[in-house]
Amino acid sequence: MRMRLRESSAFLIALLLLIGACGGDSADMLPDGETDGDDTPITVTGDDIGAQDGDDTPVGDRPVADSFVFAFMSGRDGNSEIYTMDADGRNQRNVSNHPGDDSRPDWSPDGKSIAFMGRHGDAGWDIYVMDADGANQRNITNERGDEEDPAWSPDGQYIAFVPLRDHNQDIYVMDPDGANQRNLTNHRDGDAGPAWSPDGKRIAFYTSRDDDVEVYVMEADGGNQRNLTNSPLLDADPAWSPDGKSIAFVSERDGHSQIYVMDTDGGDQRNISDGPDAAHTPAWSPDGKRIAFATRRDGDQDIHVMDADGGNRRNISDTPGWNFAPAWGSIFP
Ligand SMILES: [Ca+2]
Ligand SMILES: [Ca+2]
Ligand SMILES: [Ca+2]
Ligand SMILES: [Ca+2]
Repeated sequence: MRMRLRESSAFLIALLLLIGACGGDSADMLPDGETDGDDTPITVTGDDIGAQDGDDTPVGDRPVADSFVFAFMSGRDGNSEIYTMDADGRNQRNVSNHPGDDSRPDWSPDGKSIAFMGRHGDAGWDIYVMDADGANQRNITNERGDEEDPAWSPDGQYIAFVPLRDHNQDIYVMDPDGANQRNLTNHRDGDAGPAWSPDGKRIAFYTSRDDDVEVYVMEADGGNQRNLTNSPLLDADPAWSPDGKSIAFVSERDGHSQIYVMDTDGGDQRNISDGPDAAHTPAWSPDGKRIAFATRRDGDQDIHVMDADGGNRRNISDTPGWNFAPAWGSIFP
């Protein structure tokens, strides 16, 4: 049976709601499940599928970060907020600070800005950009319907995101001010969770187009879309390693959500979280040595960090109330 992503991701959302319920938080902080059965494909013009100019600067020639910092979402204040904290968990602060829902942060490559999805008014979820301290918040989509899952390109020139339009989710890109939106996946089934390769030339995402949820990869212009995980049950939430050689993702093939790592061609898929509690939303440290994720391992949903081989796990956020969706940013000299 062909499955739309919003139906399959309802399982992810159900898990999230369970997490929220366990933390004593409101269920309506999280994206709505879309249950409309209309599979009408969207129509785009050729102009919508433009090629991107990549940043050809080799990764090794880019500035080296002084230190790392986290953004994540937290429900500790009674509505979901974007928090930041130092890499060791100190200095946790609410930076979105809005009574509406705020979720899924991603850092600009220069460490100066955070993109996130917010539901502040009557236009559903929108993509927002703010300074790293929460100042200067602006809604860059501001249109009816839901725009979700922002992901900044490594050269800072684009933000990938996922609008729900005509009952279909696709991976889009736009300029950081919201201009020049174009559809990259252009497929009738659900597509979400974009993650850029470090050279900006490819985008991994997850999709329901093969009857269950799989991690796919495509060129940054939408070309050559192909299945990497090719496994029964859900595979989702890809995150590219900074050396470009591996992709972390979540898989439910072992009965509950765990963090897996694979080669970028889908080879050598292995469970690295390998624990009794569900693990979600992997994110690599900018130096590639560690992976952060969200788990309820200590009885409360928190941001944990482990070495990239799964060793040396520790709870970083370690606060009451749930904490989720870590994004690792760089602080430059
Ligand atoms: Ca909020
Ligand atoms: Ca919207
Ligand atoms: Ca689609
Ligand atoms: Ca699968």
